[in-house]
Amino acid sequence: MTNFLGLANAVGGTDLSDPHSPSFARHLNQCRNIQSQIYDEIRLPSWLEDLSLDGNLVGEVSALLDRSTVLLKKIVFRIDAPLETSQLAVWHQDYYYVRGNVDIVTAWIPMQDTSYAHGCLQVMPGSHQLGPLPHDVQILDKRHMPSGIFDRVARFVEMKKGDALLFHSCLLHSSGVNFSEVTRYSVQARYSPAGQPTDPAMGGTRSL
Ligand SMILES: O=C(O)CCC(=O)C(=O)O
Repeated sequence: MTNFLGLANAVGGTDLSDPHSPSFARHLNQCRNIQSQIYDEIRLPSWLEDLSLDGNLVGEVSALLDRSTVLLKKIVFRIDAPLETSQLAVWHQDYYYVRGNVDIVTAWIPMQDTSYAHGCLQVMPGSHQLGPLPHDVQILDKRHMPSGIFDRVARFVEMKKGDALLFHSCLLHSSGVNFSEVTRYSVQARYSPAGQPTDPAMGGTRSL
């Protein structure tokens, strides 16, 4: 978060000190152009890769996949300001966007405690067993989701800073709206069994 704060202050010409404060969230909401500039630049330093290569995390992912594993180089850092819905990820399977192979695992990593009020992730347990689904409904302009999924049980996954949620590329999940006064920051790192196809849009792979 130190990297992020430095970048936000440099881009916005501010001297703010706490990226988790309501005043910082209001600043981000008022200056949307700062968010888009940060999105581009935050990917450049290696901290996202360093975080994704954390020994405990890699150990858990490798145990889950139970074979040699690689990291997809495109690692996403999300900035979800209070009540902002422009980047809301409606119910989807990552496979629809990430492609490559279905065994890819996503690690969803919050940068702060993330409760229902902060818009914690929602999941439909067991839905990965459905395999890839057509995302045949278009809502919120350009977002896609599968039809016929809403008779399933959905769970809200409240998390603590330091947790990571690992899930299969076919697990149905959704963003929650951030109803709190502070920004919700999160990282999404993705891992694939080595030797399996991955989509070039995910930036290639690196070994663990
Ligand atoms: O962080 C979020 O709100 C949703 C992220 C997500 O669904 C994803 O990365 O696939």
